[in-house]
Amino acid sequence: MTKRILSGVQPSGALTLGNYLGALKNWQSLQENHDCLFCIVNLHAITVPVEPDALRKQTLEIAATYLACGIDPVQSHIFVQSHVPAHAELGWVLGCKTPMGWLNRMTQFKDKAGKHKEKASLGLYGYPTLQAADILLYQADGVPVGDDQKQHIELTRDIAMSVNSAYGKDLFTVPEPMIEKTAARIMSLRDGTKKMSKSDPSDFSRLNLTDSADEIRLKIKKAKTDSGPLPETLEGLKDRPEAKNLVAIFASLSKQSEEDVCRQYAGAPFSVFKPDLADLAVEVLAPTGESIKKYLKETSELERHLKRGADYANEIAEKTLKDVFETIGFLPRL
Ligand code: AQP
Repeated sequence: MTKRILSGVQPSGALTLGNYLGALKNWQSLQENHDCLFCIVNLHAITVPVEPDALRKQTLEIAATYLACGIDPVQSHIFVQSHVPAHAELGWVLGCKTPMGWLNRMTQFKDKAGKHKEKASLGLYGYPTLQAADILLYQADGVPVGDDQKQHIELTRDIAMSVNSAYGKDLFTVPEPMIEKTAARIMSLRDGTKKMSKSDPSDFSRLNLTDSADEIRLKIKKAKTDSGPLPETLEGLKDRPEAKNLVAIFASLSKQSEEDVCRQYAGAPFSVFKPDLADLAVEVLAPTGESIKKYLKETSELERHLKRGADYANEIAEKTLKDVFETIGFLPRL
């Protein structure tokens, strides 16, 4: 039987190189032999403050980005999370089945809430249970994500197993995380210990898929490094987070191993490595940026794909939700 895959991105800004290398780059090849659902998770995007106009614009931008990154909207299904009401409904049920102790361990909440935990929304705290609903609704076998989401997928597995066991029934497929080894976590260009994020206040911390060639070159030129040359082996990148990150980006963009990149640039200063990295990034990202602009000019076409995707998603999601409601004791809808 064809395995099903579910993944998504928040419309919280233009997608970054981190989102691309950690997640989207892999989606394109997976769609060849999987039943793929790719969601634009706008319910998750409102867990932090966002302007309504920006949210609308970013939602369409993500849809255009999916297509520009090679997602075939006929072979795969792209849809907006709020167009499938079952996400919020199952999200509530799973929130009631998840102990707070499990949620308290989630590092993303700690990172995002920072020092102002009391001001963070309940939605941000419950984000992982909604994410579990996103996945479990579709009985997904696999979830292709970056390394930063590994903890949330493990929680999803724990929730699925505990609900299945509580009701003595395989209500949910227990999904597997699918995390690429190279570039599983791309770090900020300003701080090699911090993840590259679309919501980072500094635009110089990231490469956006919509950046122009000039912007890409400037950001790589200004990327933080140390004063040493590139080492011969990976061992030499230990305790050099910024250098390690740039090597990982080069490796992933050029489809080589990090070892090969070190061998190629052994002893070279960053003044030699950075321009080559910039050329490579422009070669890969600039056409994607152009393609996003082109798709954004055809809004009705994008909406047509989103409607088709939502129709398909609703059909599967409603079936799971009905089964869950019956099992937990809700009366059938009259
Ligand atoms: N830096 C990263 N390296 C590798 N993969 C990454 N992903 C995100 N950042 C990196 C992967 O991208 C997918 C979509 O992520 P998301 O939008 O749902 O949320 P996120 O993980 O919180 O990503 P951001 O960019 O950091 O968004 P904001 O700033 O809004 O929180 C996921 O598969 C993720 O693993």
